[in-house]
Amino acid sequence: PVTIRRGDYAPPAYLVDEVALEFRLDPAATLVRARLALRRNPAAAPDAPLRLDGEGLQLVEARLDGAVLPPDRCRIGEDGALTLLDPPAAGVLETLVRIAPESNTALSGLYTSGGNYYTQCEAEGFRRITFFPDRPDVMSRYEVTITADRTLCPVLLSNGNPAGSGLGDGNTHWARWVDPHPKPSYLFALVAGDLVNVADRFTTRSGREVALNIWVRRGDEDRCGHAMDSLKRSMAWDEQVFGLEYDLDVFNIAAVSDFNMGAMENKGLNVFNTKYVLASPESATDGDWQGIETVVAHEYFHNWTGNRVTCRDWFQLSLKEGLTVFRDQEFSADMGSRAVKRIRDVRGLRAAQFPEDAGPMAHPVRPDSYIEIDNFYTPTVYQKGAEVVRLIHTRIGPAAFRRGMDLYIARNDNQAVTIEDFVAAMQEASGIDLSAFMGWYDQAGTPELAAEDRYDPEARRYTLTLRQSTPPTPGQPAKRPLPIPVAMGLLGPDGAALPTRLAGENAAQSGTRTLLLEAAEQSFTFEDVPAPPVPSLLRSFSAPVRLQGVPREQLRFLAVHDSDPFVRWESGQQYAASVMLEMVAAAQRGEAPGFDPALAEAVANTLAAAEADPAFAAEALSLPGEGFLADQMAVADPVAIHRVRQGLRAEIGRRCGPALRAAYGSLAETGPYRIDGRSIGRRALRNACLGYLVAAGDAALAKAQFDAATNMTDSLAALSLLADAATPAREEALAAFHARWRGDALVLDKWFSIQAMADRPDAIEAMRQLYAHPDFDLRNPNRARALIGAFAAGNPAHFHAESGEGYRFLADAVIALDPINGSIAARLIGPLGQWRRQAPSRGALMRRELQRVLDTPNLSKGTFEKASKALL
Ligand code: HT7
Ligand code: ZN
Repeated sequence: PVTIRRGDYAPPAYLVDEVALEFRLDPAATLVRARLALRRNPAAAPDAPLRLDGEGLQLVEARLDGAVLPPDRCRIGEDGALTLLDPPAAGVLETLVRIAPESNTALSGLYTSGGNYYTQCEAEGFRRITFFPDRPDVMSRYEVTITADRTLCPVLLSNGNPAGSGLGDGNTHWARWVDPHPKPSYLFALVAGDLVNVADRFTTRSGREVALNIWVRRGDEDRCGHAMDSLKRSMAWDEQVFGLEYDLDVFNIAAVSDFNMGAMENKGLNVFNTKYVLASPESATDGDWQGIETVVAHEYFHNWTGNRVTCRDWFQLSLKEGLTVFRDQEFSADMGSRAVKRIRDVRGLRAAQFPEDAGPMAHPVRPDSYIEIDNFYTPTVYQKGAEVVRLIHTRIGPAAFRRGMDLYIARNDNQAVTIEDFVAAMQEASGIDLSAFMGWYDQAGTPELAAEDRYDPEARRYTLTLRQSTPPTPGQPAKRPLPIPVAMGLLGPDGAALPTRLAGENAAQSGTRTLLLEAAEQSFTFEDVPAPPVPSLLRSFSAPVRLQGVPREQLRFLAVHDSDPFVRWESGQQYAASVMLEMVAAAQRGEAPGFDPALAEAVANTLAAAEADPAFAAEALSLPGEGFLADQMAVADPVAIHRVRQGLRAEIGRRCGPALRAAYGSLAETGPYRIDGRSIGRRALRNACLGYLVAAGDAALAKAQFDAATNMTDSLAALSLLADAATPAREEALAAFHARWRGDALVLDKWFSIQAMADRPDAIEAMRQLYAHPDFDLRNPNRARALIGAFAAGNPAHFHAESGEGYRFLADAVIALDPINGSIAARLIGPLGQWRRQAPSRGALMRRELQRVLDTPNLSKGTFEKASKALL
């Protein structure tokens, strides 16, 4: 496989101004006629060849300016690309190709799902539809005509605005779509089939009437309300916050149950995984509800950050993804509780991105090279990318950031640009030198931050010294210091906030202030400090770093007193983590882990204050996750961590039983199901209480909740606790759930996931049985993720079973899946790459399975890249 390098970028040899596509849809033999108005790119070398990407296309004919091209003028290479020999400076190239969407199990290009047609072109799927310079810096205007059977495909959709329809030969009909905005090929979309729509309207602030449609399979119409509502709120928010208005007459969303990712932002025709569209109280959890809001917003926001202004090449992916994640995070924060949103986002970053940054696939937010670009749709590009945008936002402030966005869009509209263009706009709008921030884009690894302080009572002076360092990552052995904004405050001995005045400042400031750490080590001197203060650092998690070494006593103090809710939550988590890691060490020595009564005290205090903000209380009540704990150990011990965490939950459940039971009772829902923030928070808190009570032995409470539940959140919370319990209630509940939901694919995914994550002695055997279950389908990415992904990432104690059977199960599944869908196989193999974090005995077993995958003939290049880099 070929490695693509960022430094090798060269402009495209030819540009395509206009594209006319004609589809004649057939599951086994779809015909695609493409007419491309090509011209030599003045910015490219004058003798650069005319090469059009293609993959698996059967060429029927090719014409140049109307004349058939003889075989000696065009050649299809081994990689499937079409090269035109002796190309003209400009001309119209027409190709006719045949493809078989029903055989497309990779779900990239044009494929069928449930008899309907869908496309997925990002990153390089358009070349599986027609010959084209399939790279984001070739932007064209598209006219698309679709012809298909009227009965089988009454609905024919593409990008842009509708531009005519009519009857064709036989039982066919056709529809034409014109997209007035130039776009790269990865944003092309076609959807056709027997679909129904939920319709609504939105009037933009300048008065454009936009028709909104969500297209789903018959029977799913009544589960689209939340997605539609989220869309309208996103459209209004982007106008209010960024002044960005929608720019077409229609906005279509089509939902499909076979989809490789969450959703896709194709211009005017978003394609969504059904998981992020369909929701009813009975079938979707609160988490699903929030996921829909986030993903709908994210895809909508891409209309400006990604579509109108796109990426020059795939190394710039975070230009659109990091920025758009930042925008969707801000949207959700504005819709609900900003503090709880930030806590959840940081939890997500630590669970997925921190380990990636410390593992074999560690890469900068802007990678230097790749073999398969699909492997780089990562937490680093998305979540860390969003954190880097947030760093810039923090550094220059919201007003300058908004001016920077205006400048970025105005200057780069309808162009394919780079991360430098984004940073330059922010720099110009703010007047602040941001050049050092480029380091965040180009240096991999999570910086470690440590603080040391000194108080001089005579001078009433407090000195805070901050130090940073970043561990080496593959290909980047030496790291340089990065600019780290540290939002902070000082607390007096009574917990009250102290005003802060840095040496050289005239007046003290109250509230949070931001220090900028630019060097490896820097000291900040505060004057007029009346008593030794407690520093509160990294408020709102102002930088994606690991803050280390905060003394336990300070953590306890901050967890109670700090004004910043993130630091309060974080200090509680770090305190619990440090206690739990000690317990793990004791367990490893064969000693009974002791119990720190402060943990039970914290639970009692949280419950006592929970009424004010139940969602925050639920976050505060959750113990640090197993992955978070493993990430802090030099050598992870997933089995010991799991046992300690479960034991601690049981002990807290016993010690705090009465308070937990009282809270559980008082939080019971009385009225109808509601999805406002407070109701979601109350359910989360009640289910957190249930978790402790069941851990302490009250499985009957979970069964009672399961039997009585009228919404999926409560039903699933109870079922996931029962799935760990060796009681007949477990089988009864699982069977009842399956019987009730067997016809609903999204809920059945949950049934698989819950069992995949269950802690039971026969976990591997249970996995093998589920894999062989008639409802399991390896071809469906949601189902494959629900079982295989949930096990490998969500059941560390059994995935890392000492027998190595968990690893073998994963490798077997990856080997079976790779020829069907290499992109999903490559994603699923990830957890095996973390072998360096495990003890040598486990590491050897993991490596053996990676090698077995690597030895498989005809491996996809994505799986090859992941397995081979993991073994380096
Ligand atoms: N931009 C979209 C990425 C995406 C994708 C990438 C590779 C293979 C399949 C895919 N489906 C969607 C989604 C987003 O970030 O908005
Ligand atoms: Zn995106």
